[in-house]
Amino acid sequence: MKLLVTGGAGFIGGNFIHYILKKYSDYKIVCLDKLTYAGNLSTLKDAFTNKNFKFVKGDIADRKTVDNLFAKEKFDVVINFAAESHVDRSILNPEVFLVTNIIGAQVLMEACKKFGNIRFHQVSTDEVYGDLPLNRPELMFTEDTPIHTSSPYSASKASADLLTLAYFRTYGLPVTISRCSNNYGPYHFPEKLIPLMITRALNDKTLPVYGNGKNVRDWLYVEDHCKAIDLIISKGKMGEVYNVGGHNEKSNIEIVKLILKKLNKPESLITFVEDRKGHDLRYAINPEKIEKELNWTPETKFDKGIENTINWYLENKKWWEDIISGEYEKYYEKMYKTKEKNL
Ligand code: NAD
Ligand code: TDX
Repeated sequence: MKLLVTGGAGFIGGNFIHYILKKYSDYKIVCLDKLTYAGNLSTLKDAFTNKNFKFVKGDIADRKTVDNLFAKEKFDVVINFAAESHVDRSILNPEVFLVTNIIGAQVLMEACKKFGNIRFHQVSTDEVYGDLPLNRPELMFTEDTPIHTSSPYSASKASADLLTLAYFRTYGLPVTISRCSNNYGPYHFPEKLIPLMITRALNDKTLPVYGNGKNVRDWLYVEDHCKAIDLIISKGKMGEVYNVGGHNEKSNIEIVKLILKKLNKPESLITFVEDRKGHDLRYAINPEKIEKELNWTPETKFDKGIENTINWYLENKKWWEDIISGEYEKYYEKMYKTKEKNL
């Protein structure tokens, strides 16, 4: 089995590569990644020592690069993790989200079609369903919930999902889609809530919480997401969408306070800042379909998962300290100074 994993130098793609290389000694993986600000070769350090792994630097939206790669390697399955993935950045600069997340997915599917009707899996997100109210806990997203996006990021991911289903219906391309809730775990880029708060707390810096901190996310340990994708690739039904979620809803302020408690840091580090524009209130995934049809279940309980994650950041300081210097500092200044000023 030969897999093309795009975006494998990022958070979830990197975890997926480690998971697959460990589980299947006979799988070969080629990782195609543009190495944007979010891509880190150090995330793949262990994979580079495995003879079944190969890395190619390149852009999924560049047809020539993609076609050359498909002509050279005979892929059995393509899993598309590559994306611009941060909602706040999409609010500042939407264009690159359209190029990578929409055109990139289409270029990959076109290559799948051209080089032998190759199996394609699109890694999508619960954000395509929009948000749920905070006062209706019984409501959850199912695969039939209408697409209703809020940010340029989620609109671009929804567009890719629609294109993926169009390639199935129109060309018969064998496709599947997974829509997962918020992931957390090792190698998570420290612009996202959990790793941002852990790394800033460790450096005794202020923790910027948007709005009143009551927005809710459904958190899933990244390895459980990797397991779900592995199952969908081997047993999923073509043309189908699978929701993946952790049955683990938490408000942002709960998460931030828990991190401070675990690190033995004071709550006075919390700073409430201006809210995110168009901020989704609540995400909640109903994962019944994948649980029933593919026998998937979220295995890592949140208490254990957050403990593992915090320990990983404590033990892998070099990984994140390298990231939070230079360009990242400029990003942080730009993103958060105006939020603090506009209060
Ligand atoms: P990430 O930002 O950590 O990593 C993205 C990777 O894609 C990086 O390595 C980057 O270099 C690469 N990339 C970006 N543009 C590229 C391009 N044009 N060509 C090739 N490579 C490119 O993202 P992540 O959090 O690992 O998310 C992976 C996927 O999972 C994304 O599609 C995202 O939408 C989806 N998702 C993420 C979450 C989450 O909680 N992080 C939840 C649900 C779904
Ligand atoms: O500094 C912050 N302060 C804050 O209060 C940041 C970065 C976030 N937040 C809030 C906003 C959200 O309510 O925390 C929550 C989580 O924010 P993010 O980590 O940016 O994630 P989210 O916007 O929920 O999107 C994530 O989950 C779905 C991923 O980044 C997406 O790629 C995925 O599709």
